[in-house]
Amino acid sequence: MLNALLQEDRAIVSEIPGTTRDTVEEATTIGGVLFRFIDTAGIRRTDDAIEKLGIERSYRKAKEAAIVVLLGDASVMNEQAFAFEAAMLRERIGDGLPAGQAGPLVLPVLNKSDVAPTKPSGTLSISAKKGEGLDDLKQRLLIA
Ligand SMILES: Nc1nc2c(ncn2[C@@H]2O[C@H](COP(=O)(O)OP(=O)(O)OP(=O)(O)O)[C@@H](O)[C@H]2O)c(=O)[nH]1
Ligand SMILES: [Mg+2]
Repeated sequence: MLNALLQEDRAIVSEIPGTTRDTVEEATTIGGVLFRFIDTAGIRRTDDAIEKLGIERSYRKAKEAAIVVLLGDASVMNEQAFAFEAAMLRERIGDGLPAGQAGPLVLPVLNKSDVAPTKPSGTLSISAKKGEGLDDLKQRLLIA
């Protein structure tokens, strides 16, 4: 998604889960507004010590962010289960904030619409590969 938004081959993409460990930061302008995107390690269970450090960084950066785009894989993920994951993430990164203070906006986005069996009904849907849905995503980021 980062690469698609930047229209640049910036972050390493591979079929091997756990590819991103260090964060990859890049700024770009959307509709005249400057956004600083930070791509982080995907959140999953792993025994790899270095990947675990990357995932800790994901949570740290998420807590500091204005908007957290939670990317899911629509080819394997059910929309309701994904909404639940987004709620869990909201709870986790909002944990420990002073009462009344809202955490970052967590925006669930289902990727790989090009190979998804069904179209999500209430979740933003993109294909980073084909460039589909990116305009809707940009609009959503702008009003956030
Ligand atoms: N069909 C399809 N494949 C995609 C799309 N976006 C990414 N992929 C593929 O999904 C795999 C994982 O992509 P990455 O961008 O490395 O995924 P990631 O979420 O950054 O994964 P980690 O860095 O390992 O956490 C690669 O094989 C990509 O080519 C998409 O929109 N459609
Ligand atoms: Mg990655």
